[in-house]
Amino acid sequence: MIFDILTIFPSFFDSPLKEGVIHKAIEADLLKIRTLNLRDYTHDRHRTTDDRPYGGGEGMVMKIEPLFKALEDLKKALPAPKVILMSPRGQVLKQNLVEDLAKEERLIIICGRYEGVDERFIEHCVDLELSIGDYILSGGETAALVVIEAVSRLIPGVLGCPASPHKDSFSNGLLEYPHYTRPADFKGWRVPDVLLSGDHKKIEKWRRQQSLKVTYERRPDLLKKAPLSIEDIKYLKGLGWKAE
Ligand code: 9D3
Repeated sequence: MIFDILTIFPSFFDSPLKEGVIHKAIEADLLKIRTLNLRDYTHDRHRTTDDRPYGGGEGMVMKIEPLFKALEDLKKALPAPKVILMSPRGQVLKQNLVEDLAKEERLIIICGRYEGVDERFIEHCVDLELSIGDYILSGGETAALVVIEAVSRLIPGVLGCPASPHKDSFSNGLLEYPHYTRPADFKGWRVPDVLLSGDHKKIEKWRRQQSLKVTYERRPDLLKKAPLSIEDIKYLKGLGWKAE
């Protein structure tokens, strides 16, 4: 899979892409990530990428010409890329969308800065506007890293063991049960007895119930979509859950 990142801060990506799973995937040629400096597609002396908004008002707007030139350049190579603009107005990224993006061969990710991007560029050149959530960042760079990390780990071979993405939280629609490791007693803070019992049936039931409980307490919205057994529903009703 190939990612091209268009940004006015290309060095922002240097260190994060040299660590962990992404670094290994790049080394193994499963992943290729290029960063392109938007300023390299300007032609004026000041390498201008922004300008004042028509109609007046606060802030600056990203100019269309450098963005368009950069895309024109990138689109000469095959396969045809999907063009993503990171933007607070975008569709909010969710795991099902991450799964769809992981099927693409090539993604171009454009990192917005300033107040926004000239709408004509979005209308004619962008396939997908993406937000990573309802909070305000200073630009699209950190958001682009989130997309790259989430998508990369779904590329076959990137995570050592192909079974592990599906054991993740969200694949069963619930939050995870709590985890513990040695020592069994730390300053009197004890690991739940059931986990030391060796009774695997009992442990499995306890973990399922812990998952249901933490999901009910923190993300009751997830329970509407999660596949639940009759036993799960009985347990949740005991906690006070009311389905619809
Ligand atoms: C006052 C209006 N603001 C919109 C909510 C302006 C504005 C805020 C932040 C314009 C650009 C930005 C920069 N943010 C991003 O480029 C961005 C972003 C974000 O702020 N939150 C979540 N996801 C994303 S993806 C790109």
